[in-house]
Amino acid sequence: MTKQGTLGVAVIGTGRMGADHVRRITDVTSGARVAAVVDIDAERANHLAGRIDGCTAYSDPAAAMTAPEVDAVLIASPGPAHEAALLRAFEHDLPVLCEKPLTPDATSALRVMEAEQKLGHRRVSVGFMRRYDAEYLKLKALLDGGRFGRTLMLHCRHRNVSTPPGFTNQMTINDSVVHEIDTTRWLLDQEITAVTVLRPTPSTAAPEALSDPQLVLFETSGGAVVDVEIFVNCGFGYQVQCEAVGESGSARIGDGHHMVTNSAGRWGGEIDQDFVSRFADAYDREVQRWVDATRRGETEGPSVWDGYAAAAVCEAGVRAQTTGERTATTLVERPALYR
Ligand code: ISE
Repeated sequence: MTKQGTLGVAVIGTGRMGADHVRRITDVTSGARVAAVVDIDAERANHLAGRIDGCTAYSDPAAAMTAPEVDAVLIASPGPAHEAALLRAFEHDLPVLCEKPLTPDATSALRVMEAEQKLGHRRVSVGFMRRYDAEYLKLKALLDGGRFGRTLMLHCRHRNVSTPPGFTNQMTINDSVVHEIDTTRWLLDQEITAVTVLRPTPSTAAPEALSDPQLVLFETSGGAVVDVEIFVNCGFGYQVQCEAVGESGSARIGDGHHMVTNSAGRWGGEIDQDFVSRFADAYDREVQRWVDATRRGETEGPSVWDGYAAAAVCEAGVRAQTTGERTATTLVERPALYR
């Protein structure tokens, strides 16, 4: 860290999310600067680094992590590259903010969890950004306050305008529903014990071989039931909604009524078109909270356990999707470090 305590961050992966985090740390976040950018595409990394004072471009994450000006790491590379970067960061005991998914499957997530336990302290926050969204935070506070009694059900809707080429059925679970897996565990403070996936006749707008929409059901350790409509080619907008039904009241977030216009005998508003704009504030809050905690020498936010549990539920979800059967999840015992 500089004398002023500014955190030097290495951003690994400069694709859409990585580049957005570089912009955020440079223009929005206080107490941090981008000291290094890493990408296997050296031209892209050089181009980005050239626009930031004191920032060096690397093509190897390991090299960036040994640079003296690097105090912490933000991993935004594709999921399959996360494990190697995390293990390398542990070797240098560097704090990490790791974009979701922690790793693409439960077995590799377990390896990361074992390595962090060997370190003896938490070093990783997983970037499940919805936990930093103002509306989700309000809902969490309401449910924790117990005003509506026990939460019986969650009704969730997760809609994307369209999918990039190559988006598969498995990705609807691993990339998209993984957010509802995390928010369910977090909002209810319970584990997900079983997953069922129903696949209605696909929309005519669904790309070849993609089941779209799907209805995903979770059962939880406390006896709640959660339904998730996942519709990734809805065509009209990006919508993430959640209604919690308690014993004596319900609460809904995500209606997205930013501004309502009235004109020519009609009222209306705008629908966000993607997660970068819908969750911009959440990403800002997530990165600021990570920087603040790191500068205090602390680690907070979603843990490696949360990343592992999400990966394990995703595996059950993909199995349920393929077999059409209700599929129970299996989790290892929660290690003491994450209790
Ligand atoms: C994407 O990877 C995300 O994380 C978005 O939040 C989600 O809405 C989208 O479906 C995913 O593909």
